[in-house]
Amino acid sequence: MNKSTISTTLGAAVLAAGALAPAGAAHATTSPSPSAKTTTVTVTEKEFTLTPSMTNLKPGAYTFVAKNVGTTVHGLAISGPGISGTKMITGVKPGSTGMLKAVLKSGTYQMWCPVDNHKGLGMHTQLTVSGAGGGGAPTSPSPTTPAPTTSKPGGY
Ligand SMILES: [Cu+2]
Repeated sequence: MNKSTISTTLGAAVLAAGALAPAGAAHATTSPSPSAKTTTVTVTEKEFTLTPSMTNLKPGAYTFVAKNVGTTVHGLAISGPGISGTKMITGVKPGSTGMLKAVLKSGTYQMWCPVDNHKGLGMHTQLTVSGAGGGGAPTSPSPTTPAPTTSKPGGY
């Protein structure tokens, strides 16, 4: 009598574990929110240039990392669609980095160093934002979609 009770209990435990595993996996797949994705763009700064690692961007959330490889204090400023006024950071010391977060929409953004007259000396650039989510013309109407060539009927 006791033996059969134990084996029944074990069987139930195994079933429960088996039922839990797929549920846990499904939950893990859904938890990372796709809208929370942030792209990091490194902006290398020195006297007197400002060089982003990318200048053609897609709409979305960005973290611009101002990397000062020069010998004087720099900063980073951005203005454009969806940004009220100017977003900026200052006081990025030589050898250090500063972070500037911005959500970009389709359009053209100006980026520059807001310290002293660094912008006038050449520390400025332009970012182009286009693509999915923008409302502009689609960039990839896939040329590979047309019917397959006649070489392999029924080929995959
Ligand atoms: Cu500067």
